[in-house]
Amino acid sequence: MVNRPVISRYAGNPILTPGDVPYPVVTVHNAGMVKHHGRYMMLFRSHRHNGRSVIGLAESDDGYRFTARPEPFMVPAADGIFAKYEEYGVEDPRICAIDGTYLITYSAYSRHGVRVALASTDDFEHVKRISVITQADYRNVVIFPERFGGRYARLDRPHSEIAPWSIWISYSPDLIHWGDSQVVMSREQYHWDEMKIGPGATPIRTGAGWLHIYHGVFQTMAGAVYRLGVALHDLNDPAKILGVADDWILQPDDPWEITGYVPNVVFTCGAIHEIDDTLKLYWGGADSVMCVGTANIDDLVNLCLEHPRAPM
Ligand code: BMA
Repeated sequence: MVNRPVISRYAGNPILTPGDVPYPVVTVHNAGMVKHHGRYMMLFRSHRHNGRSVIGLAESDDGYRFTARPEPFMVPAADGIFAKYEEYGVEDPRICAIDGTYLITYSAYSRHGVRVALASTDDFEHVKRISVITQADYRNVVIFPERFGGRYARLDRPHSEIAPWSIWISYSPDLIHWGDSQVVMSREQYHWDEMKIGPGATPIRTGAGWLHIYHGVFQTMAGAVYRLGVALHDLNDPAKILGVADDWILQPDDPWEITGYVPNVVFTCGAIHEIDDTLKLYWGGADSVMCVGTANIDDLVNLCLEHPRAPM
């Protein structure tokens, strides 16, 4: 068992705030992360003053001190199919490095609901929209950074009244057409994630399996609390879950996680696996600021295997 906090918060949190962004924004949160030529690239979400979101880019040499670019990286598309589905904003990007490119999945909001769209970049200068890859009422698509039997795999989170907020897997030969879907994780009653669960950071390959840090929500009399948990998926068959840690690994504790645009939220869209087998985990605090912490990969794996909850 791990006795110390499994995630060590960086003493300099929060690492990116609205005041660090050169254009007017109210929030900075829920950032996708990747290392590009040794530099930490952070694609973060910001609410503008009209309540709709855009995606910005901040860069860092050490993973802690970030500089935001002068202009947003992605704003709602102006024409075509993407304009129709991004009218209300683009949100919560995740980045997957695969086949020498970076795939970006993000929520596209419109009067037709929330869907997930796919874009790509090779250099973080130009971005190309590829396809809208879910129907409405889906969020949180994370693509695995490897193929399985030649097919891409993703985790996502559909939602409907009779199938509320659970984590599913599906596969694709070409990133556009997805199928073979099955549910892999569901909420647990009277548990910290009893209201909702959804994919978080892009899964990380470890010797023991794919580590997936996800979010879970508990409804209280004072509103919802967003926490983070961890699951381990089989390396060759990611539909198979080897263990889900029973306890959360992070909950809102710092003042900027407890109070903000949406109180009591820690929400991740990205983590970086360092060569010394530590993880830098990035999360949005209270939908307002970006934070970082570190963890040992082995501790997270052990939590899944040694202190799991009952299977779904
Ligand atoms: C979810 C999403 C996230 C957000 C969270 C807490 O439904 O909108 O982007 O961080 O709520 O407000």
